[in-house]
Amino acid sequence: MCSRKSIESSSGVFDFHQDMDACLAAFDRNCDGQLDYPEFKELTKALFRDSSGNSYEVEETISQNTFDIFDKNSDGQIDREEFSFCWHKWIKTIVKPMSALLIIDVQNDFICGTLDIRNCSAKQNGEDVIGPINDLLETVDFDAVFYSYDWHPEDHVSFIDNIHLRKVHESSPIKAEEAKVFDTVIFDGERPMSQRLWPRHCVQNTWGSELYKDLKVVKDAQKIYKGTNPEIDSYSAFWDNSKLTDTKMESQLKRRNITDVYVCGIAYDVCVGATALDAIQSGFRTILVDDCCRGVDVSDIERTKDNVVENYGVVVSSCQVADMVKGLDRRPELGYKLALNLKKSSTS
Ligand code: VGL
Ligand code: ZN
Repeated sequence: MCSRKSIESSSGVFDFHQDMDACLAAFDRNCDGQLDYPEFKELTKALFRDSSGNSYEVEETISQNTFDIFDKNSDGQIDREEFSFCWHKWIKTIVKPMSALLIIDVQNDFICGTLDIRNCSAKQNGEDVIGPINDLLETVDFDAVFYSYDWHPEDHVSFIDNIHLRKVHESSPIKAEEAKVFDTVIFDGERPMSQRLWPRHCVQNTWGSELYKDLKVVKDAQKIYKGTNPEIDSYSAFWDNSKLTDTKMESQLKRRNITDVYVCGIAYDVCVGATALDAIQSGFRTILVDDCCRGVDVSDIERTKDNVVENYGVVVSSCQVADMVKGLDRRPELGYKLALNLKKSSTS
């Protein structure tokens, strides 16, 4: 049964498009029908590599934790049944992910309208995302593409000129009379609610809320509208800021069997970041496409990236996306995140 075909002899490259038993046999050096830890490590070396075939470094504790997740009976071996789970739920997704591009709030008001981010502290230009996002749409074969719209009613809680429509809570460090744009106040209500104040922007069915004219809109795209409740802001394209109502993004992604979510758009440190973190929370392998994002504040942008990386998401440049979508560039962080998700869902 055991082919004894060492992976070195095939120049370190195992073709994961073969079947499960071929994979098990290829890494089962001692031919006992199961994988011990050193054998599993060889498998992960072949699995996690870039499109040139170079293996990514994987920390020892991460390798060990991953092995332990698949060695369900903790006998130090991944037997054939355990390997079957590992193959179908983990390796297959890593080798053949289902990928969606989420294009967040690429709307007139953020690029050249009332909340033009060129006027914010980072002094970035939202128009700079158009070229790289259009390139992605033209060159990468995503399984789904979503466009989100910040889509506010006239009386929205985030508009500074609406501040007198609601009561500011006594605990608010900034009082209604002194509040300026970009300040954060606490509004009164059933539960006091922190709210950053923005210029009036992205009002439903106005020019400001239209997608920027040069952004390519692919056919079969899904559109997600958020921030429609006058009382609750919604930075993430998954949930409002109080996590009371979801936009149906998660169910639409899951219906399409999406495993990997690429997030880009405006503003990096506000709606893009919130969307990426919710994507991670919802169990998607999450990738921020750095050069396809522009934001409000430089240190908030750095914090956003750090936060994604700390949660086993990755930050990449748009030129790396095509190979990742094709399953040729396979990141260990995303693999580890998937293993952790599998562990969570099998113990809950
Ligand atoms: C956004 C501020 C207010 C965004 C939306 O799309 O990032 N920023 N509303
Ligand atoms: Zn908004």
